[in-house]
Formats: sequence, C-alpha cells, structure tokens
Amino acid sequence: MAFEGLSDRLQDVFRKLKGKGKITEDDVKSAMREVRLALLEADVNFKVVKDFTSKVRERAVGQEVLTSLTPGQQIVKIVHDEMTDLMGGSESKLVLGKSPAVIMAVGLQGAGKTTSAAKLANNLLKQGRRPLLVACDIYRPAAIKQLQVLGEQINVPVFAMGQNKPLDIAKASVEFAKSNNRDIIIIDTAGRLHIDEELMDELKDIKSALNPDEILLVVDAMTGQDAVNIAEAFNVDLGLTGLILTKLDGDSRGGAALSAKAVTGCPIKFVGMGEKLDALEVFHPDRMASRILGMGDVLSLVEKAQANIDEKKAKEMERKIRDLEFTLEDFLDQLQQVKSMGPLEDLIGMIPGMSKQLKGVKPDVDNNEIAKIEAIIRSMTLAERQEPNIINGSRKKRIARGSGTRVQDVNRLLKQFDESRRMMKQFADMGKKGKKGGLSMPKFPF
Ligand SMILES: Nc1nc2c(ncn2[C@@H]2O[C@H](COP(=O)(O)OP(=O)(O)O)[C@@H](O)[C@H]2O)c(=O)[nH]1
Ligand SMILES: [Mg+2]
Repeated sequence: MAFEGLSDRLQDVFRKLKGKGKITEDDVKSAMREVRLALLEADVNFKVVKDFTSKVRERAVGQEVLTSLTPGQQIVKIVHDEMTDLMGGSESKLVLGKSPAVIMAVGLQGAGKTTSAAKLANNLLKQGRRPLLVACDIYRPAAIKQLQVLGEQINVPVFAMGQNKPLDIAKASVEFAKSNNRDIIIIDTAGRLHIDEELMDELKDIKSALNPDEILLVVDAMTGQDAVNIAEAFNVDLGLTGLILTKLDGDSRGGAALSAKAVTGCPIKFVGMGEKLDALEVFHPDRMASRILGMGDVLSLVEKAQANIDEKKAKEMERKIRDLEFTLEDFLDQLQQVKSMGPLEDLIGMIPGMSKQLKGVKPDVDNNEIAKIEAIIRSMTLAERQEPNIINGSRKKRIARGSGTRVQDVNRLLKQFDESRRMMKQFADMGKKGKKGGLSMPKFPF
C-alpha cells in the first residue's frame, strides 16, 4: 500500500504529542520539523511542504481550544484538515454535459491510460450509463487489441478504425455513438515516453474537434514529483479537467497525491488501486488524509461493502431475518458477497488501527475459515440448508466427510449459525423500531 513510510512517520510524530496534557510552542515546532521531513521524504514538492507546515503551525499555535480533544488530538485534526484541503478539499466529480459526453484519457506511455479508460467505462456502466471505448492509440497494433480485450471483459463496445488518423477515428466515434445509443465516449489516446510536440498537436486537434467534457490526465503515482511536472506540462497545453493517479496500490511514497492539486490546480478525480478492472476509486481527499494519518478509512470500507451487496437482496435478506426464515442457503449466498468484496487483507487495511496492528500478520486463517464454512454448507442437501434442525448425527457425519472437515466443525458452524440468526433477528427488530431500520450488512459469527 502506498504512503506506508509517510504514514508510519507521521504517526510516530503524533504519538509523542498524544500523551502530553499541554503542548508548548516548542513542541509544535519540533513536531512540524518532523512532519516537514516526513513529507519531503515522501517526495512532496518542497514548496508545498513549506506552505503546508507553516499553515499547520499557525493554526496549532494560535488554536481555538476544543474541549473534546486533547492538545495532541487537536494537532492531528489540524494536520488532517490541512491535508484534506491540500488535496482539493472535497471530491471532484466528473462533469458530463452533452450526449454523447466525451472523456479523453491522455498521458505518457505506460501511465495506465488504456487500463484506466476501461476501468472508467466499467464504473460508468455500473451507474447505468452506456459508455463506448474509442481506440485512438494507433501507433502500436497491440494497443488497439488491448483495449478490445478489456472492452470484452466488461461488456463495453470498442470503436476502432485500425491505423486511420486519430482525429478521424475520434470524429467517427461520435457518429457511431449517436447511432448506437451510447451516451459516453471514452477516448484512449497514444502516449510517448516523453512529452513531445507532435503528440500534443494530435491531442489538441482531437480536443478542438470534439470539445471534450473531461480531459483526464493519467499519471503513475510511482513517478512521484515527476508525475506533478508531467501534469503541469499537459495542463498548460491541453487544459486538463482532472487527474487519474494510477498504481496507488504499489509502494509509491505518495508525493504525487499530496502535491498534484496544489501545483497544477487540477483535482485528482480517481485513483487506480490495482490492475483489475474494478480497481478504480473516486478520490476523496478527506479519506485519503485519514488513511495517511493512520485514522483508517471507514467510509471507503462502508462504500465498498455497499457497492458489493445487492440492495434488493439485502432487503429480502432483512425480511427473512426478521421472520426467522434466514437459512444456511442464504448464509452461503452472503458468504459469496463478502468474498466478492476482495481479499480480507484489503478490507482490514481500511479499519482504523487495524493496519498497524496486523502488519505482517497473514489473515489467511480467516480466508480459510470462510472456505471451510462454504465447503460444509455445500455438502448439505437443500432441505438441510433450509431446515438445519433435521441435521442429526448421521447427517453430520456425512456432511463432514463430504466437506473434508470434522463433525466438530459441522457442529460449530450450526451453533454459530443458530446464534447469529438469533442475534440478527434482534438487530433487525431493533432497526424496525428505529427510524431507518436497515440492516446493510449481516453479522457474521466469526
Ligand atoms: N498495479 C497497478 N497497475 C496498473 C494500474 N493501472 C495500470 N496498471 C498497469 O500498468 C501497465 C500499463 O498500463 P496501460 O493501461 O497499458 O498504460 P498506457 O500505456 O498508458 O495505456 C499495465 O500493465 C497495467 O496493468 C494500477 O492502478 N495499479
Ligand atoms: Mg495504452
């Protein structure tokens, strides 16, 4: 995960302050000196660092005293707020006007344009839009093929015209979108190893012809300050509307995420968190600041859970729980959903305090535990899943044999299931009495 070094160092700084009942100006000064070093080491632009620390120092020294916080917590809060501000304050949404709306992905070679274009199409598709991917990187035949393969994976059509001029392809794609009822065009453009004039001219021509709603620069977070310099250059020539910062799942030091907005004025709109096509996240400055400061990222966690749990199914589940109709079959279904949220390691990293504690601990156990439970339920007949009471001794033996587990394991699962079913009913009843009454996530017995 990116930011690890920065995150650790900042947490050390704050730990020193936390125990203190009173914080002197000297404490603040020395803390800010360490924050400054930590940021510079994370490859944050030095001018940005200077502004940042002086803002924090000013607020920390002349701070309004919040009675609910200790002085140490107040400084953490000030740093958090200023860091949020630094990264743009609040989320910058895509602004898509006309139909078809046009999004252009630009950037250097290898930054992640093609992948991000497909990820973005995938996100928009999930929001009920009808995107069209357009292959304007004509210089390598493999680039067109790459986009076509990705498009196929997510069921989004790809408009390609071989090695025709990118400008002509872009123009033709608008007509194609209109006659094929696609409402968003996402143009994957060519990149070079360095910024060059010929490429810039090509991009400018496409821009003037299509008047894109969004021109998103895709930059690799691993390139640190270089990413910011690249962004500045593209912005001067093209007028960017936002950035997509990729490879934040790698061990980037984080400098690009922290400096980009301040240096270029362009907000980061999305971050790439992996090679898979669902690994593009909306960038939330406040959550990113929380993550960097080791405050966890509860909101992202909640959102992730929500996106993966089918709303309708959840409602139906809630009703079943309330009426005690919740069966092992449903339980299995929910396990699938939890699994679809991704590896437990990722989720754990987002829970406050957990990432630090669990560093180096392999949560394999839990994944194995899930696999075991799944195997046991799969070895049951449908009748058994729906009416666990009928599972007697000989049935248990059969189930254990079928799932490669022991009778004790089957017993434990049945007991846990029974307990959690009772607990869930209590929660559901409580929810019903409360204002909203929504069980968004079931409680699991492990
Ligand atoms: N780990 C990781 N890899 C990424 C991410 N985005 C892109 N990549 C990888 O980076 C490489 C270059 O991506 P590509 O989309 O072809 O770059 P392009 O030349 O700008 O079109 C590919 O191997 C991608 O799988 C990301 O967010 N995380
Ligand atoms: Mg490409």
